[in-house]
Amino acid sequence: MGTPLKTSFEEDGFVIVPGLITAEEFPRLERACADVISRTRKGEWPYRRTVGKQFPPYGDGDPDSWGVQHVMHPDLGQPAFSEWYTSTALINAVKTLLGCEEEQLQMELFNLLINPVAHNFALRWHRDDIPGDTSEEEERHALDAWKPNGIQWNTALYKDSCLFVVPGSHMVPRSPEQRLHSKGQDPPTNPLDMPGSIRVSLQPGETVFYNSNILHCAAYNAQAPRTTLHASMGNIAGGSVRARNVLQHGLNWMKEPQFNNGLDPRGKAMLARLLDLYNTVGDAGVGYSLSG
Ligand SMILES: O=C(O)CCC(=O)C(=O)O
Ligand SMILES: [Fe+2]
Repeated sequence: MGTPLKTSFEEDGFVIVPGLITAEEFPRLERACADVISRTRKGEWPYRRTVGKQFPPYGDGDPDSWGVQHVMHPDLGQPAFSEWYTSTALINAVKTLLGCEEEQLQMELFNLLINPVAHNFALRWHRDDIPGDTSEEEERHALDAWKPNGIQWNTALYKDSCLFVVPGSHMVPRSPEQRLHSKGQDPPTNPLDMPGSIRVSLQPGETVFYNSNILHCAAYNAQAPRTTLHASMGNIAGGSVRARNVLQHGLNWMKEPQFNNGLDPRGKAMLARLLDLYNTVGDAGVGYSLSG
């Protein structure tokens, strides 16, 4: 894998890569997903994304869920997730796209995106890190200030056509019409009404890596099974601010020895980089690092 992939990721804000799950890993991940999805749907796993809520806190209302959070959590007892997260094919793809060395990679989040079973649900058009009501000037400033210190991805175990993106939108403020389609709280009736939008369709085993600033939305159909691995990884160049953003929402379990003990040497090193950065600033950093 070389430069064309990175160029396309940088220019379009997303890129599709096949083949990051080996033939041995696939059935193990399938079994691990089936187990944690079933526990979540039965209401036995509290860390989940609930229908009706786009962003955290997700609350514990209706157990119908569109996501399972923290799949590497030791309480789920499914090592297949951390083993795949630290697998060579995946690490090599991330290194290529971030343009960094393995010694710079830090462990971040690993969740699952699943179909709700009782309700269709949709996310409105958004950028993950810039609110929809941001002024054009602030939006331009935030987009210009963004540094490629992290990457997120969706890897589909089964065919997945839930995600929509506007290619190239991670670098430019929204046009007045795009702004109209991404302002309110309501999901779109038809995502393709957004100017410039396309649907991202993944075949089993394909991964879409995307920039968190790309304009995107998603539509979930209760009748179409979805089991999609959803994770992020960072470059330590993102410093303690990025590390703290990862760890600020109920991720204390990542700091416990039990989690570290279950990781392979590569995983332990990636976790140590995250925790070292998190701890670097100490209390002195809290005032500014969490303000953004
Ligand atoms: O369901 C998806 O593919 C996208 C999810 C998403 O946009 C988000 O979690 O912010
Ligand atoms: Fe998003």
